[in-house]
Amino acid sequence: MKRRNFIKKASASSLGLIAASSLISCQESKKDKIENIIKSNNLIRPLVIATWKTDLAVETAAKVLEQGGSALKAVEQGCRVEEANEKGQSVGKGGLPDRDGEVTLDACIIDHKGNYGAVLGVKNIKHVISLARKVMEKTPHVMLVGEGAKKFAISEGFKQENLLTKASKKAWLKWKETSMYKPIINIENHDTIGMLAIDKKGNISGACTTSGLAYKMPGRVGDSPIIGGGLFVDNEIGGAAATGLGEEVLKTVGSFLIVELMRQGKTPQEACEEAIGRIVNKPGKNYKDFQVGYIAVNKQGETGAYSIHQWFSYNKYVDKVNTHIQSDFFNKV
Ligand code: SD4
Repeated sequence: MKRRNFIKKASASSLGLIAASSLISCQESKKDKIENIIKSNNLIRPLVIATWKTDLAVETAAKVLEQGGSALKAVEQGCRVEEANEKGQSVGKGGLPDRDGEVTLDACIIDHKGNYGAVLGVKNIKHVISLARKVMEKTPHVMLVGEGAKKFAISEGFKQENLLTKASKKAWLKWKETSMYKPIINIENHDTIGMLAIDKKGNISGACTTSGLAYKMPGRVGDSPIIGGGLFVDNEIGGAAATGLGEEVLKTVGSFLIVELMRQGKTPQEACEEAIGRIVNKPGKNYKDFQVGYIAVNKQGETGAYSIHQWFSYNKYVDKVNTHIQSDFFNKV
């Protein structure tokens, strides 16, 4: 080997060694950090937090955790409650349809190892959160959309059913009289559910499920099933979930942003406030027309919530108590 090549190779391999050893020590210190947090008495667990007034869903998730179940199982079981609740018109059965009268559902789930599964635009399958989990656990993919997702659901034994309830059909027919299409989201209440949980082992998982915007264009997908948009979890740092006008959440990669801000040292509350700030401070400031709300939790079990307008709320289960809480908000004028 020519000397110059030898020197190049030797220095490259020693550089590699240095890089590898510093990576190992960096990984070790990260591991120590997490273990220290988990061992610390300050760690709050189990814990559940979910968007909107979702008492029963949170209670269901909490029961799973109190019995020693995983955060993943808890968020799946919790979200299923809202998917089965026909009165909720933004999730699962009873969700308001698209402009053609079709109910299409979106969902995603993330576990503490950073695995993710999602389904988008699914018709006739109620428990899309469980379908998203199947995508995560049984396929080499992370997302399945439309017909493909439905086909996979059927192959996994999911029941097909009509998701358009009488009440939602009536609301859609009324809407059709004017067919006013403006993707404005009701500011006071929704029930898209984004849920984050910490189990007794200190692991964090998250889930999000929705029927999306009422009377949306067929094929429209919002933030809820998109990793980093409607939901993000990094088990070392914490998690975040979003609700409201998905287009605005996606444009700012809201949930990922919140987790990254917490990584940089912000509290969950500060991180949620900054993520809302990124939306309301955009040129044009059209935020008066729509709502976005975030919830977040960090590894220690501290939580935060913030929205653009008043009336965003969330449920939180901690110390064996499940409470419905009004979120702080930006637009106080
Ligand atoms: C979406 N973020 O599809 C959802 C809608 C929502 O409460 O959260 N509604 O844009």
